[in-house]
Amino acid sequence: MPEQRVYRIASIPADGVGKEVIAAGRQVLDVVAEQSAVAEEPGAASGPGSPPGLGPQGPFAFDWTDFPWGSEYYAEHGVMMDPDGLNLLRGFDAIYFGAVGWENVPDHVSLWGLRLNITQNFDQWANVRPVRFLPGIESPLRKADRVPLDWVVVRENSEGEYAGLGGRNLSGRGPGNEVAVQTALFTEKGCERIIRFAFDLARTRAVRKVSSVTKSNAQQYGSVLWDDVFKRVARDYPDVRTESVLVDAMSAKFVLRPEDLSVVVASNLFADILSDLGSALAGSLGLAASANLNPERRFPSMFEPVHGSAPDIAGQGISNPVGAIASAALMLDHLGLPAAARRVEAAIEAVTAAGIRTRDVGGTAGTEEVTAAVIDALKLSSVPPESA
Ligand code: GGG
Repeated sequence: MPEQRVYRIASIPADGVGKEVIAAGRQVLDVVAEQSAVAEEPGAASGPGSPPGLGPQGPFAFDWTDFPWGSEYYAEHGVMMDPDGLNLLRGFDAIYFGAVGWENVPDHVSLWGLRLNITQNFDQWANVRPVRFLPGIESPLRKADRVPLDWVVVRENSEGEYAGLGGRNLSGRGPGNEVAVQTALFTEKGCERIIRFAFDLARTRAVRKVSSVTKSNAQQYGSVLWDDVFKRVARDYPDVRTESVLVDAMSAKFVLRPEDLSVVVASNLFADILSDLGSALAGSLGLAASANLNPERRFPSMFEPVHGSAPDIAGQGISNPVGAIASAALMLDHLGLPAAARRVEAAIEAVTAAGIRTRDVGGTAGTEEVTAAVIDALKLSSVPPESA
């Protein structure tokens, strides 16, 4: 029996529904880990009801550490996370994050104090946000019923409009005359690494195409630098089709021609907005997964649902856990457990196809019911052989 690998995961549910959906995702991950310990005879046929196979992955487990950071922590300590928090997180294999934002803390303070503090200091420069259309989930796009739709938004996650550069100035101007400057930062290196990431990702997909999104007619410096880098990098990927689209046109394309999309790469703000649009078109923000990656693995990467803390429904047990569970699947991929990741994704699909859905996607089930259904589906599923 191969030795069990133990992955050390930092859990930061943070605010609102983040607490509910991270609890759900952790249950699912622990079941997948438990199943990995049940060996299947090599070559044994597996089918519904058969025990999950080991595959070349071998047995694994998760060692969870909870961090109580977020807006409640802020109320007690005046900061969103422990001042030594980055050092505390540094040694983990991954971070599983919920959502940030609550009414007791201004949004820019909570976001910069926790989520952006981690993504920026751990150089998690690639934010991968798949847009997946799940069976049994109604899309507001009528064509979703007849055309296969599946694309991924790659968000530059370290600079751009969220570089945090700027300031406010009132001195000498008097009340009513304050000015504020918010500078977007585009570096050639920052553009190149995210654009190359997008091309490399496109090469792993059925449709090898990258759509680059800027606003270079109006933003003649940063966007034009991005466009120039995109054209240069594209020459290294002659097998990948390309297009450059203005962000306003791309938002229309998401609605009108989404079947033309495979990988969409954009700056921090544009991709933040477009990925929310994509999630809504797939049926709900509650479904969308995301990975904040430090591809060099110098720091832990962070996995979180795209949605925020949803104060309007927090604490009612009705939040959609699918985005968090799908983010857990992205984490499994990152940890080198792709067969387990595919099993989690298949379990999600089995549950949505069976009509077990939360209210945001037209169902009546609660968070726990959907989570239990995903776990049941996992327990019933066979394990696809790992392509090592
Ligand atoms: N789980 C994602 C989350 O908490 N999002 C809150 C938010 O406002 N994020 C802004 C961003 O993604 O930059």
